Amino acid sequence: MSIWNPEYETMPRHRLEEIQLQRLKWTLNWVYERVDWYRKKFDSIGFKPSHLRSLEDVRNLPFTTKHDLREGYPFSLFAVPLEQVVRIHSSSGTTGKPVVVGYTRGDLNTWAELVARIATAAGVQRGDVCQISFGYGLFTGGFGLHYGLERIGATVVPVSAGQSERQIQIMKDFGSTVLVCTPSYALHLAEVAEQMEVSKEDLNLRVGMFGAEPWSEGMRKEIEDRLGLQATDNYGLTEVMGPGVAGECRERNGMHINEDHFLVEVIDPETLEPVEPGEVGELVFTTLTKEAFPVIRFRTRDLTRLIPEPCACGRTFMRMEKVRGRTDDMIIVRGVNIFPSQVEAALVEIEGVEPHFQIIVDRKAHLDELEVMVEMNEKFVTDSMKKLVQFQKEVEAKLAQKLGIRAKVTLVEPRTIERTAGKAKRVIDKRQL
Ligand code: DLL
Repeated sequence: MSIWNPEYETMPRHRLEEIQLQRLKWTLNWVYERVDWYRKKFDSIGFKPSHLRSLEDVRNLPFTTKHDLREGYPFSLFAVPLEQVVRIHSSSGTTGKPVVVGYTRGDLNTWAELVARIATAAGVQRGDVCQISFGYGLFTGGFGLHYGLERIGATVVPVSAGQSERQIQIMKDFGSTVLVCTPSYALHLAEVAEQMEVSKEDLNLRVGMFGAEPWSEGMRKEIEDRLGLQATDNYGLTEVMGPGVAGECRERNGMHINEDHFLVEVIDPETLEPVEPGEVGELVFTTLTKEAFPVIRFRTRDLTRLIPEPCACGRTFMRMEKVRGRTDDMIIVRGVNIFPSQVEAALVEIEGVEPHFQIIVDRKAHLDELEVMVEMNEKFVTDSMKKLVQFQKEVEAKLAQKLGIRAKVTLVEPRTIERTAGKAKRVIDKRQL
């Protein structure tokens, strides 16, 4: 099985740690000199980059959260002037302000390299026809995979997401061998193909590179059976880079983290202390080479464990297991990250509804559906069907504007949504992954 960059990907661990330490020192100096926010944070605990002696010393540094990054909206956490930023992406669906991230030309070069690694690990090669059905835009999925696959020399078909029948037509006519999208969209495409009476034998698919949302081994098997390909998982996040942070090799037993570019820690989300090796906890990343948007100890909120044992593929980078949950209430619907607080923020701005709501996520025909049950205000309850429908449409429009995706709104009578003394149960996730 081929390895894109054997020099780094199979490097002995002690050598890797030397490189990590050297790059960590560089990064700390870089942010200390260039980003006010980091300098103030370091100063507040009396930390100077020169204090760092070992990789473990990173634990003396403060964490960075999504909230912190949002506060920097749009560019104040950039470590280079805008004229050196050649690309901007942004995280989807956050309350109010999104996290905006920038890339220098060097960052884009690294990004393509890291995606080339995970694509090679998944089994993609020059000569493959790669249909990218991730959205192109501020979301990192489309462009991120695009340049990495081009780097390999594969043939890239940048279809972007949506228009499923057209996707199948292209897949068939172009003989796509690699499908790149979210796992739920892959399953949906399988179903559309069946409706169009296109069988997996009519298609030429070989490899699937799926990511950006949680999925199970059961789902993997179903996608493989229905599309006739080998499905691989890959992980990443906007704040750290986008796709290319980690990806599965053909062993398909955990995703290798590109550790020469990202320092990974796993912490107990309550005590914030490191967990024992191999235990489940929250992933925390520090970038080691990023120029425009470095992050120090970024708390991902993603829960998983690292697999300390060496992998049969020969790569020495640590593997992470599939993400098994989050420590916050973020849900991912059709690839868009949504927080219940965004729904609340939209509802409080609408006269006539109460901020009592429940979000129901379901999966029909393998596509996520979002429904928001909203309580009406007593004074607005009316017997006029026409008024109700119009009102419902208004609420839907407002929510779509805030969330970035469409949700079906169901208006319910005052005081019908269950009240609890403790945490409100805002989300009912009926998806069986
Ligand atoms: O989803 C980047 C990406 C694009 C990764 C394409 C892979 C492929 P965000 O939109 O910022 O970035 O969302 C990041 O999505 O913190 C996880 O909760 C979740 N996530 C990403 N990949 C996986 C995965 C992109 N393979 C958030 N399994 C992360 C489970 C994933 N969850």
